[in-house]
Amino acid sequence: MTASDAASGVARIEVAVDGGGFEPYDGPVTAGGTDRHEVRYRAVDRAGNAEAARTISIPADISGPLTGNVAALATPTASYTAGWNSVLALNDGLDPANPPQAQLWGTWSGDHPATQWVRYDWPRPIRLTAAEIRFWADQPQGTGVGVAPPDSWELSYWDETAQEWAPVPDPSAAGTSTSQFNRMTFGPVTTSRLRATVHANGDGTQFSAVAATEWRVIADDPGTGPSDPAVAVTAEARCLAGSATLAVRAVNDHDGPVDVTLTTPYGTRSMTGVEPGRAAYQSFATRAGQVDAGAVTVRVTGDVDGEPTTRELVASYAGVSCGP
Ligand SMILES: [Ca+2]
Repeated sequence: MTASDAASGVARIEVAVDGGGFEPYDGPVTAGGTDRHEVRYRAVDRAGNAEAARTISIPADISGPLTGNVAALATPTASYTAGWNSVLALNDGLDPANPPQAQLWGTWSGDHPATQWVRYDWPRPIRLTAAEIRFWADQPQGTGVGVAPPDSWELSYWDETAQEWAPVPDPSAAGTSTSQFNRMTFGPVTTSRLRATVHANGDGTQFSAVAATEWRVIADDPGTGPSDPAVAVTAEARCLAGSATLAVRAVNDHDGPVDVTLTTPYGTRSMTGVEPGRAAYQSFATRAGQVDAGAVTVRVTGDVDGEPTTRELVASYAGVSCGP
């Protein structure tokens, strides 16, 4: 983790794991066991001001089925990121209309390369079917200065067998809009790495920089573990009267009753004896006006071939901002 501060400078970064006290951050944080963990982090400047803590959820086990946007489960990196921007903006789930520079990934610098790239790494290969990028610009195309909408972008995936990068198969055409997400579908690939190469726009002499507010990657993944007891999980952050809630639903697709535990950054709910075709549902109050992208874990137990069997599924959700 890194932080910057324009005034007095950053004194330190602090982290807190699973509700514990804040401690200085000086390297990788270890969280034991196989359960999911909540890690809060914040920067403190030399004047003693602490920023509002941000939370990242670490689903320790993502062996279950994954659907929807799985960007939040990835680690983002880039060919270059300006000091006032953040590569973490790519998958924080937030896509504000007028983002501050810290909520952008951007590449403005003294040199102006023709291409830049961003990359996601997941803890395991996931079956991916589409990606969406929303770009950002402060200059029009054709200027060769500032940050302009790029000419084009393309996707490569890490071929796990050949151990090399390869273009995604059958990519659809995709634009470079800064006012909406640009969606590119492709033939399904199961991979632990995806890379977007962005071709910068120029004036014939030099290239503008490129920037994006958010990069979503859509999965349709069956999971690596057993498929029973089958439960379909959805999670969605919503705004309710200016405050964010996180709605989680687990529909029992198994042939018998199941016990379900929904675990979120905003609380846990357990239900027993959920009948086939019925849903375990909970709307968790966040008591916040803004929620970063994250993931919920659903633990489900039911009889499979007469034996009690437990699975853990993960569903990601996009961030939401409920400001006035
Ligand atoms: Ca973002």
